[in-house]
Amino acid sequence: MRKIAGVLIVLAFVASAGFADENSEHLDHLRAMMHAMSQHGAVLPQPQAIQQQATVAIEIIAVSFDFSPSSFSVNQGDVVTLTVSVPRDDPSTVGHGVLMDTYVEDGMTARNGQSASKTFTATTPGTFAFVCTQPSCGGGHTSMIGQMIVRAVSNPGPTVTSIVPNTGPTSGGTAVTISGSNFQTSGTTLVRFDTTPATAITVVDSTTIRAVTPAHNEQTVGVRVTNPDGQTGTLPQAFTFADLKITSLSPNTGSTSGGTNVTISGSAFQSGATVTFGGVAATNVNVVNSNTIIATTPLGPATEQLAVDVVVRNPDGTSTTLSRGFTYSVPPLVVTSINEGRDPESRYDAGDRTGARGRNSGCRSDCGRIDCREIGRVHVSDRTAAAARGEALMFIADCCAKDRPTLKRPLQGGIGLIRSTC
Ligand SMILES: [Cu+2]
Repeated sequence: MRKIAGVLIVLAFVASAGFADENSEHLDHLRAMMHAMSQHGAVLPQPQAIQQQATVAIEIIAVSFDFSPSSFSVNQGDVVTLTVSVPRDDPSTVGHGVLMDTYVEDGMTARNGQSASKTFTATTPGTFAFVCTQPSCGGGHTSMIGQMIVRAVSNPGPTVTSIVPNTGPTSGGTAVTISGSNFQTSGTTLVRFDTTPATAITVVDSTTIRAVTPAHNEQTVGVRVTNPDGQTGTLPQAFTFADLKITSLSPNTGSTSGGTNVTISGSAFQSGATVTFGGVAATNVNVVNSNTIIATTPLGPATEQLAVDVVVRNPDGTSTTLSRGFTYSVPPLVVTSINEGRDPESRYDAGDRTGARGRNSGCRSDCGRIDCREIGRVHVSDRTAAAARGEALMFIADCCAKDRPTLKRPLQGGIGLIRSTC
């Protein structure tokens, strides 16, 4: 009140300076006076998209020579509709009005029996003086002043709780969703990875921000959100810049019949990644983390000792290949039957039970060179079918009737490796 009383003197001085009517020069003086009477920090611009905290309607009755109320309070962020009304029977012949520092700088005037209003958002906290716009409203005009108090609302700062995905290439360009709290939807929000600004920042709501990662060298960095009011929230070690690659497989060899559980080590693996061995999808793919995938090899090609490319493909479409990263080994051989009949047709059959139809017309002449590998090559289709059953077929070349095939390893449960020694 001391302040208002002090300014009353100034107002009386200005009024006595001889302003006869409302004009722009007069309004300039009123603005300067009201500014001098007000107390607030830097003026925050009216938000383009108003984040409405509350809607407040304030009606001021202006009579000769008083405002009622002459002082009122709103909260920062309130959307205020300020109305000034002049009773029909008021003695003023020019009505009254309100010019308020910062919020109603152009003033608004109501004639008798009328009202005028303006809506604004109470963005800037502080005390804002207002005055009647009509110095010719009468001899008591100088007492027509008041104040609006905008109570500062302390906005809680933002917090960042998660980012999905949490890894991306060093070239940037990864679209991420940042979750947290107290994100502000109006104004300019900044997102930084380490110290590098993200792009395409969209504050979806107070808990969700979408952004695109910048380029950054290989490193795990914090993600920082800066609200328009300058408050920040950081999730340390939140995002890993790493380029997708496979460094090793363990084991890196396994049965052609598939079913080998392989641990794939590397970087930038994303949840939902897929894995192929030689172009065939692995099964039981489990992305343990961005550096580890566990997967089960699929059925391999019939060709023995074949190294195949291993490919990891992330959901974002990026992929990496470890060339010849896995070698399908000779599967354990299953001897399903040995037919030593005299009939040449049946003599060369093996694995009847699994449908093998092995033939080796060149056996007799080539028997000295026949070994498992060659036999395996002869039986590509049958071996593939058998491998699907977890078996392998052996074509026994007993071309030298006197020299029976020799078991190089003892048969154990029917499994063994047979080589013709003829
Ligand atoms: Cu007045």
